Parts: sequence; structure tokens; C-alpha cells
Amino acid sequence: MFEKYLDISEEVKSAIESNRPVVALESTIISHGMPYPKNVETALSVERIIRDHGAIPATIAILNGRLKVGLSADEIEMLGKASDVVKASRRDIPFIIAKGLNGATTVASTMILADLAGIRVFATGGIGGVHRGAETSFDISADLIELAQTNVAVICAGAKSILDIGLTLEYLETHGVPVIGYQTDELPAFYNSKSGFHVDYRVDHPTELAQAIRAKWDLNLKGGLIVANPIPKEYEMDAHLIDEAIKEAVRQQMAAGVKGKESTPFLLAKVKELTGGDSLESNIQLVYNNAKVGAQLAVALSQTK
Ligand code: PSU
Ligand code: MN
Repeated sequence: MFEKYLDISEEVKSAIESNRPVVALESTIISHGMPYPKNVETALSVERIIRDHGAIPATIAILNGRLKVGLSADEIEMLGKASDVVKASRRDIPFIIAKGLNGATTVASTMILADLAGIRVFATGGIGGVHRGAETSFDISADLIELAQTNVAVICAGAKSILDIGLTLEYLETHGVPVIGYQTDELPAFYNSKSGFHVDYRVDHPTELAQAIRAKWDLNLKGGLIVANPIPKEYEMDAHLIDEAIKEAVRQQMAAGVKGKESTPFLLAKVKELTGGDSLESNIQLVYNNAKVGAQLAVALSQTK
């Protein structure tokens, strides 16, 4: 049934059919996460890194109401330039289809489309989570609910501290979502390799990771996993600087009364503004690092039976 809404590129389709490694990539990071032309350059470099590590990239978005798995370079360029792209999470998908719009997929909706296509590994920068002050605002990202139910492993650089990281971990624990430290005992905090919070399990090799993921899904333990991969040391940012920027961004969000789907883009843009170009370069480098580990995991999964 869903096939009538879905366009999978020839290359990605043939890779999936022959059990070759594929890594899904989101598009909110292109449309709403970075300025043009850095967004397009980064998206294309991420694809190259995945190929260099033996997997096929599948960038995901909604174009003119069609669910697209495996964008062409031209489509990525178009998405990176366009200003009318809707941030598309789970609840937006049907309406973007019906209205024939362009949608940039979040972690949640990228997981949904990857799952429909049969892709099990997805690399990104940061995930959404439980926001600071969620006990009154109820602001909890749909990414977490998706992780609880959709069988896709998400490689990220941990959670950005625009979120309440402690509450995010509690939510994930309640919903049975494993949080794995890739070569680390501590959950990374996006711009920094350390957050002060421990992970459930540390895994040092893609093969071990692949075995755990296989076992989870073989046992029908539904849902995704978070593979938290720390930003490389040389690109880490000053923790105090980031902390101050985030506090100020949250203050401005409260003052402006920004809510709902606008809250995360607002906070991300403010943090970027307050930290200047440094945070953009760190952001790009951590995504590259996640693309590499994503490809290694996809390769290991395709070799695990
Ligand atoms: N966090 C980041 N960078 C991002 C996002 C979150 O550090 O680009 C994006 C992702 O696409 C994520 C989405 O899925 O924001 C979450 O939005 P919300 O909190 O509205 O669910
Ligand atoms: Mn939210």
C-alpha cells in the first residue's frame, strides 16, 4: 500500500534488495540546520564519506508530495536553496503528501521512511528530546516516541543541551530504547564529548554493535537504538561558552513565547548566532564522524546473520 507514495532511487533499491549496506540521512539538517551553500556541501560530503566506507547513502526528504529515499545531487541542491520547505515530523507527512509540498524530514520522519524502504541504519547530528522546562511546557520531541517503536539504529553525537539530557535519558529508559556509547562510557553532548551522564552500554566495535542490534530485532524487541558517537577531540567546543549560549537561547525562547515545532529550530538558530561560525564547523565535523560510523555499522549488519 505504502509503495504508491514512495520513490526509492535505483541505486538504493538495488542495494537494499541485495542486502548491501545502506545508510539513511535526514534533510532537516539541510533545510533548517545549516546555511546555504554549507548545507549542500556538507550533505554531499557526508554521502561521499559513506561511500568511502563501503556503504550507499540514502538522503531522505519529501519532494512535491512524494516520499523520496535516495536524493540526487540536484535534488539536494534544490532542497538546500529552497525557502518553502516544511519541517516534517510524523504528524506532517500525510498533509505534505496531500498538498504536494516539499518537506524536510526530522529524525522521526526519516526513521519512518527508512523503515518503509527497509533501511536499518541512519546517521545524523543530534536528536530531539525532552526540553528544559518540559514539566510545564510538555515539549518532548516526537523523535523519542519514534525511537520507541521504529526499528532503525540512529547514530548521533548525543543530545544537545538545549534539552534536559537527564529527562531525555529517563524517557528513553522507560520506553526501552538502548543508549549505546560508541567507544565511550559517557553520553556525548553534541559539541562536547562529555555530558556528565553515563550510557547503558559501551560498545567499541561495529561487529559487536551489529550483533546486539540483530538480537534485539530477532527477538521482536521493537524500536530503535541510539548510538552515541562523540565529536572528535580536535573539534570540541568550550563547554562553558556553549552552556552560556544555550542558557541565553532558552531565556530568549521563553521571552518570545516560542512553542511547538518552532522551539527546536529557534533554539538551534539562537545558539548558532551566539557562538558564531565555530559551532557550525564543529557541527559539520561531528556529522562526518557519524557518517563514518554509520557506514561501518551498516557494513557490519549486512555481514551479520
Ligand atoms: N537537534 C540538533 N540538530 C537538529 C535537530 C535537532 O542538534 O538539526 C533537528 C532534527 O531534525 C530533529 C529535530 O529530528 O530537529 C527535532 O525537532 P523537534 O524537537 O521539534 O522534534
Ligand atoms: Mn518540540
